[in-house]
Amino acid sequence: MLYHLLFPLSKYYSVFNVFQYITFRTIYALITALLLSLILSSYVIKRVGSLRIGEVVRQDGPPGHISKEGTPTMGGIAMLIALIGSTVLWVNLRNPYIWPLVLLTAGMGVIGFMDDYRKVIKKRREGLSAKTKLALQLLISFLVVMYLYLGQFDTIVTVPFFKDVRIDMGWLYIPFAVFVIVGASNAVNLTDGLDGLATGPMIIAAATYMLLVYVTGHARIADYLQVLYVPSVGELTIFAGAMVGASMGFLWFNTYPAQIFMGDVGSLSLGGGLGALAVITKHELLLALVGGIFVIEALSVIFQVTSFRLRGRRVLLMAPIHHHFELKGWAEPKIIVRFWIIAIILALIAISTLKLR
Ligand code: 57M
Repeated sequence: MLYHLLFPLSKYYSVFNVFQYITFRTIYALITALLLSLILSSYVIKRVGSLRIGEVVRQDGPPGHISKEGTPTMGGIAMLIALIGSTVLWVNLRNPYIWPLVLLTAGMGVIGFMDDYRKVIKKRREGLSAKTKLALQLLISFLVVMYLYLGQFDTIVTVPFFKDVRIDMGWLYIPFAVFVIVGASNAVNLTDGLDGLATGPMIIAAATYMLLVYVTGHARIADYLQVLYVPSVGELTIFAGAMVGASMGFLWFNTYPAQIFMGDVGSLSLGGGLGALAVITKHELLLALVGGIFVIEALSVIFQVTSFRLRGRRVLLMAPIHHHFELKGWAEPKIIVRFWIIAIILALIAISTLKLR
């Protein structure tokens, strides 16, 4: 919005020229989202606290979690408003990719909200059924991917570390992209089980995409690094920056000991947004590295459930894997910070693929 209002003034005052630069707008989108997220999160903490509608903790979980009962939740609403508000403020709203990305993120947020609403406000322990949740996620992702596909979207998938391997998936790209988006959304949701455990790697992943998206949308840099150039995509750097800011503002309160949880409204939307960002910017496979912690968490659940069903035995003391370390006696902050360290290393390896080809 500011872009449309202020950049035209550069004809009269050259200082407004700065609004054409993606880097400038990304930095201020990050700061705007950070401030909005800080203000809104503290409002949610007060409001939800006074309404006494906090988290309902499962009784069969690690014993340390019982004391978390009643923690204000659904803080994802604050993050989502900060992310979308700041994006709309700083981005060029005529960009063809911004609306599908924003609508997908908001749509996933609505699904998460429906689930949280049932659990937290209606006090129904089970929330939305897993099947309904998945069906709605698939539907939203399918609509967005179809919109891209029909708009002549490139169905080529590049493989990290191999610059010459470019696979044109044709129509198979549709289920593939839907899988990336829905997988990311659910993997972030599974990770969100310790204070700041999902928020930290979310900041790291969004910051990494900030760089990757900028490179992908910049014809000269993309050519120099031999990255697939996607015209118009550079503008999404601003969305990634707002994602970093919104998550940082939330982490201020979500860090151990958490004063607020994000709820499914936060985890499903941010995860879905990250997945869609990876798809639109043609860095789909790299997401497995950039969001490596989310992948590890999801795989730990898949292995545990498969092993339990097939062999009647557990691989881990409890899934997802962060519960395993809790039951082994690791202190919660130790697990969280160690997972963050792994997330940083994986993100750095992902960035190195820009050169390592
Ligand atoms: C939701 N939600 C947290 C909070 C957060 C298939 C199965 C493995 C799925 C998995 C599952 O349901 N995972 C997704 C995880 C919950 O957090 C709420 O949910 C939102 C995110 N969706 O924002 O609102 C609890 O996590 C803790 N928490 C924090 N700090 C935070 O910043 O401490 C969350 C955020 C909160 C709080 O305690 O209440 C959750 O864990 O429920 N299921 C499981 O994770 C269960 N695992 C399981 O059943 N494993 C089995 C295998 C065979 C399937 C096994 O290993 O035996 C465990 N979850 C819990 N207790 N809580 C089982 C025991």
